[in-house]
Amino acid sequence: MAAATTMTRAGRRTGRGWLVVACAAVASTVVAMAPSAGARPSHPSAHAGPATSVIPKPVTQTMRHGHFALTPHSRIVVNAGAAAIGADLAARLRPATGFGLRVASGSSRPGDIDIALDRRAAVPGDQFAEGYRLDVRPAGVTLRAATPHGLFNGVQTIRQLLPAAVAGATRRPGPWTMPATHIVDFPRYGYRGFMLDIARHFEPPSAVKRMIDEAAQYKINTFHLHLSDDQGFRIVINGFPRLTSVGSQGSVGTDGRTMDPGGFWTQRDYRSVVAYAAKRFVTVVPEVDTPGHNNAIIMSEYDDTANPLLDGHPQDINCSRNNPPKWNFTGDVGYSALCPESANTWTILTAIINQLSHLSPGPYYNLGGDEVPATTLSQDRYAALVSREAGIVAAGGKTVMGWAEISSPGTRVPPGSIAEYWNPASGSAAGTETATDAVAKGMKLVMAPANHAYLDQKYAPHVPANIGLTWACNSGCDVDQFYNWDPASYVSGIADDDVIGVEGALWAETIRNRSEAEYLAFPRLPALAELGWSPRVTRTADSPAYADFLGRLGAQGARWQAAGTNFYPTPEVPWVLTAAAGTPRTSSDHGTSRVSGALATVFAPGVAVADVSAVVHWGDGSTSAARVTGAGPMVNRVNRGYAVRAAHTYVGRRPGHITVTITAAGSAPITVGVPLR
Ligand code: TNX
Repeated sequence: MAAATTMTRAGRRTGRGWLVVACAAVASTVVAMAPSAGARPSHPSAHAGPATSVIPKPVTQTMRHGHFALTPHSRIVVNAGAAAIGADLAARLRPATGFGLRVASGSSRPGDIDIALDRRAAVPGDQFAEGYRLDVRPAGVTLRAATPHGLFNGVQTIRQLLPAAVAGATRRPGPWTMPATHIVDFPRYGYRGFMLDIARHFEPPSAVKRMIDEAAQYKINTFHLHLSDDQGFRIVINGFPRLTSVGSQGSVGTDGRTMDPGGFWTQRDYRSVVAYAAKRFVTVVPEVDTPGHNNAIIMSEYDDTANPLLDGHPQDINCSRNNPPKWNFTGDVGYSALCPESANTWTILTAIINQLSHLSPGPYYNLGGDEVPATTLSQDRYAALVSREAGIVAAGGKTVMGWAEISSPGTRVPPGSIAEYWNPASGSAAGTETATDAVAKGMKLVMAPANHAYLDQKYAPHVPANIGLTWACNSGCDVDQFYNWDPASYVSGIADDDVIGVEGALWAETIRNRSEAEYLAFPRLPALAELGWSPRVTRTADSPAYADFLGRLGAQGARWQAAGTNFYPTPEVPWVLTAAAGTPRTSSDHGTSRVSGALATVFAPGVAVADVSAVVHWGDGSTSAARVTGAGPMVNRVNRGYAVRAAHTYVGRRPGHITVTITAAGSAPITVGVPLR
């Protein structure tokens, strides 16, 4: 590791110490493997390496002999408590398999997936009631859990045990097999979070839902929604129409980037996201950042003199460096603040807190609290504001959550409040006191140190191009950096039970669309998901745990390609070359028969189409080269699955199936069988 360098976020230092961040200049330890170098044959009976690629790694997993195969006759058999989960699984598996997968009650038959809520299935040691027991045998699959959330988690494991192509919308012949295995599983932490900033760059509910779905597959159970910042306020608050009519109309870069004009959600939109997340056992945590990061609120309400809820002089909310306030659509921080002495501040904040609390069934309300330099608001006034706001949050029935600065001197927050630690400082370095002070105040911690958990940071000095910040990762933060740390021992003096979990934070100053957001989130978010779920082990660049994780991560690329999820095909990961059979056309005419069209799809993350080739063994003694076509990789966009096409005419009877051998740069060849109808 290179010598530690000290960097500052946005190049400023303040009394509260948030900008003084020691950043270890961690070289992304590039594991000596070319992209796809660790690729394994796609057929489960012929593999070397990890038998299954489940992320997060289950607590216990035993491999058994043989496979289970889903067939057109398979049913999802459920008891009363599992009906919704079973229906959801069936809906997930129908598009790619084309099977009916009837959801039925009663007793299961061979070939079925049997899912039951069963109090007796509770897993010892499962403090958070999220555990499950999964049995995959050649004769059938049995999933049991004591809670619906446990069943949901087990279903995510089932999905990952099936071939990658099951994640796609294209109907394929399969075979849809799962290796026989026994899993007993439950999480290490109860809070496994993903944060998205829709303030710096707006995304509509549809895109956010999709990202929640992508995260939930890795058993992420908390979605922290950063709804407001200097550049935009993103949700309707009744009584304060200017918060959206004025406050939502920009984004970072709006001045020069007319492509990103901002936007907002209605409360109905928000409810629909909450409901969508709840179906995936994901709790939404709303955040309206205060007292800093507040220019959008101040710009909206400063001139709201006719609002009957305010006193006619709302200018007194403004404690920013600029008076009157002015828009700033750069990524600047630290210049804006709400005044704690203004009654109007409290009228506005109370409305926001109460309405968002009412709309959010989860236990938390996040009041922000980060990055207010003492030169903008003194520590006393910062503490006064946070303390009073914490009281309003608590009176509304929510647990207070905020960035770790809310533990700073003078604040009073209810014990059990949550501080999210984001400083990259570790050990007992300057800056870590926000974590130790929080614990001293009876708070719990969510760990999101920027150099291990900030999904907006670049992977490598110039990767991705054009997007991603570097302040916490001046030599890049690739998968190794996200995986190789321990939330419980990151800051000295913190115990494991002071920590309730981890979170990956996707700030959006540089992001323009969902594709770019996904490129930054994957494959790093699954690393954090595993830290949050799987048992504590030694995780370092040369640890067995990391090598094992990379192998499992390598298998996810094909799933993301099949699903159309963008990701960065980092060279740190041995991406697994995978092929899925297609459904070529067949026709017969006067004793000859012809096969043509798409024989298979190849998933080769990061490999250019020119570096993939395929040979077809037609089953009549002849072979021929196939055409491999498809898009990418492109800038900040992973390649798609490649289509393998060829045509052949048989004289006489054609065989029941053909085989295609695929070769990609850096991988051993793989073979896929393609049935002919
Ligand atoms: C710090 S960490 C911020 C955000 C920025 C982010 C960029 C924290 C609580 N505040 O306002 O978007 O860095 O990486």
